[in-house]
Amino acid sequence: MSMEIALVGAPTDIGAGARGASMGPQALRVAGLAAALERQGYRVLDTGDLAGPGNPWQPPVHGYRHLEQVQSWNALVFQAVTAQLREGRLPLVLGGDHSLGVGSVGAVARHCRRAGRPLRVFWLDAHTDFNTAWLTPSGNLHGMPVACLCGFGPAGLVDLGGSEPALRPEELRMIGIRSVDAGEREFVHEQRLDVYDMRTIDERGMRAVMEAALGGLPADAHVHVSFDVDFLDPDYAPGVGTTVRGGPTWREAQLCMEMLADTGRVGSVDIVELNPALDVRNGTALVAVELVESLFGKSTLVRRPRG
Ligand code: B3U
Ligand code: MN
Ligand code: MN
Repeated sequence: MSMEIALVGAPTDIGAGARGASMGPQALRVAGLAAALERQGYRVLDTGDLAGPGNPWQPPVHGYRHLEQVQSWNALVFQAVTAQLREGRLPLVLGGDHSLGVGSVGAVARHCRRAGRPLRVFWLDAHTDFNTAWLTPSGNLHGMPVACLCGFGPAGLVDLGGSEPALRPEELRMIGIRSVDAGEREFVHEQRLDVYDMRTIDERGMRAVMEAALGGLPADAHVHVSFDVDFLDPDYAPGVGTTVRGGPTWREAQLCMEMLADTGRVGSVDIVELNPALDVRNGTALVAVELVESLFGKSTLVRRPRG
């Protein structure tokens, strides 16, 4: 794990159905994200905020809302994440809505391919984000990044950084899922996504689920964690645009993060969909910071070698 973390702010709600995720990066900073990571011995470089287009708040066109602006933001995120990976830093993207996952995971995937490194992406989310223009009930692109990464979506997103799809379904693990649209569900099965939904977590427990999701992780793998804050139960994290009840508790989410940290292979992270306009006293941002501390190895008793 790199000892130097680069914060990349992407203040936009361009792919979301509610305004406010554009304030996510600042709320995470105010919640003390950088200081928390520094306390754990990391060097933290805050690269500031990317400057993409504003939100024109228009209805969908041909199944996509704000496609052009989503493309612009993702091109910026793709460049910024690629630049940090090349510098040997661990990119931590502060969203912003989850449409930014196309640029972030896309950059990581292309970087791993070039280096010949296996990749595993953990998509922590209430939603599978596997819609297409034909399947989407909303046109909101934050419901489509996984489909785009797997090659199903519009030009300018699916071909960001290369003509081959950025991701193969077998490189993905989805945890915490509890809201999938009807057409999207068929497509999830058709593409054989590895989904650990809330029923599975309830029946087997977070520990067994994470053991299964981490099974067969190659020794030299790069682990990317795309953390949609709506993964969490809204009792703990009300500050998101699309709350879905029945999510992981604070403790289940902590265990999930700790088990990811134990791999020692986390190489890039997104924190997305935090919406301070819907939050209470920045509490959701504070919970997100506590979880990121665990993701980066904070532990009550375990001593972890770093570097
Ligand atoms: N599946 C719905 C809702 C949704 C997906 N991701 C989020 N919301 N955050 C849609 O609009 O695609
Ligand atoms: Mn999402
Ligand atoms: Mn979600």
